[in-house]
Amino acid sequence: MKTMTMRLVLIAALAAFQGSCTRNGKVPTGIAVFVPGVVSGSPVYEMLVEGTKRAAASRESLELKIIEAGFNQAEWYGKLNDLAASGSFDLIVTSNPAMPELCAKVSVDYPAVRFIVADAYLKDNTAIHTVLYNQLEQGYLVGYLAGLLTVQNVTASKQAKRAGIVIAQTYPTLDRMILPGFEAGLKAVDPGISLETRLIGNWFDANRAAELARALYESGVSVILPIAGGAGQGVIAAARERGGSVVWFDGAGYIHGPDVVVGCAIIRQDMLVEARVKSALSGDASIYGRADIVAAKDGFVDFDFEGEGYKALPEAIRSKFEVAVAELKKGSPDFTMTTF
Ligand code: RBF
Repeated sequence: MKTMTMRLVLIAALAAFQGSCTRNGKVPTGIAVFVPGVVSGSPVYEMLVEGTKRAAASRESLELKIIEAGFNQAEWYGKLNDLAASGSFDLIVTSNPAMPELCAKVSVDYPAVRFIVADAYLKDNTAIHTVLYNQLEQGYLVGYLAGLLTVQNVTASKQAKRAGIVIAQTYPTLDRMILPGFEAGLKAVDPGISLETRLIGNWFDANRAAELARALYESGVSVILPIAGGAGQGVIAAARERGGSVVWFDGAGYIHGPDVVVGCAIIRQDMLVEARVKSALSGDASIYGRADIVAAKDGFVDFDFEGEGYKALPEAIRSKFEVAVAELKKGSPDFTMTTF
């Protein structure tokens, strides 16, 4: 009798737990991945597609479509709207800080569609779930390494201490997190290091990026961070020509060669997207309306120590850098964000 009661209590507890997980969310039957740009050459978008595919693979008879919306940002709203209007997709998964606003607009006319937007922040819209990476931390990681290398090279050449960043466009996440994080990293090494910022104007013009980077290397800058998607290839080409170094964002940079890419910060967008799409597929409606922020302490922002380019750096630089990474993971400096 006693075991019977315990069994019933267990069953009731399990049912309550499942109920609280699902919160009566509708299970999606069609998922569209809306890529605001082009997949190839942008690790954030490659991981967006990969993560969604992995989550979708766990379900049979689920329609999955990948749409590349291209680089003309003026066309994104129309293309997103068409996708919702098609009626084939009840979940749209996308990534970048400009997307929540467009999703919110589309949602007014198509209230049944749900959106998961990674690398973005929008709170309290019950159709939309966003997850923001703590980019102050990602910026700080590569900034610290760039700072160590800048100081080393300048000591050798007696030039002014300057590092470079070549950006595709300005946007709030860049201005309020990536740039300040990168600068904080540089200045944690040496407050005398200044930052040179150059603007390309789009996410695809590798030739323009190469021109800007070449001029920076020629002026004595030794390390550049590109925040430029596919256009970042131009910075790599310029570094190779001029014997400069590159630090990389969002992962997957070491493939460009140990002679140029010396350090690679990571966001685990594939894991994050897979987990959030799986939540949606389990019918968990509690994610919508929520704007999460993930950080180094959760493992979603990190550094890849395994690249050839990193391993080829002097031991003295690597050991100082690894202390700084360990400190950051312990919360020093403290870049905790609860809102954006
Ligand atoms: N990042 C890319 O890697 N490739 C892109 O094509 C790209 N396009 C973007 C377009 C807009 C309007 C915005 C706001 C950001 C874009 N990003 C792109 C940046 C991306 O969201 C992220 O901030 C950076 O990759 C740094 O993690």
